Amino acid sequence: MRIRSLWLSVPVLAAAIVTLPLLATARQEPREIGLVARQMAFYLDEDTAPNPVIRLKPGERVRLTLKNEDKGVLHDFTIRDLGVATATLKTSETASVVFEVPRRTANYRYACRPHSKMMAGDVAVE
Ligand SMILES: [Cu+2]
Repeated sequence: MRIRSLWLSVPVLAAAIVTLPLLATARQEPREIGLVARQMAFYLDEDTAPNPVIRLKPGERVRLTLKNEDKGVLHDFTIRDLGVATATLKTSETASVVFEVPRRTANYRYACRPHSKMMAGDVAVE
């Protein structure tokens, strides 16, 4: 019985030996950026400035997560020129979008589509 179960584990071990290096070389986890929509402005998690410049590195992968903390107001987050957009969020909802930053340094605009005049800022790829 013991020997038999040992033999059964051989294919499992072989599969692990083949798979583990593949997992290790899988694409890096995206960098996390947290944004909050509050009182009709965007805020970065660690920052108190409204609608701050969002600084990204060329070619990096980013997971941007938006939380809507405004009562009774819908918000989203978009970078139109990069085709980046979260879902439209109700109060207390959260949504993420993962994207790859272009490799060239450039500036883009971000905005909340329902409030593109008040809730907008710059994305700096540098
Ligand atoms: Cu908004």
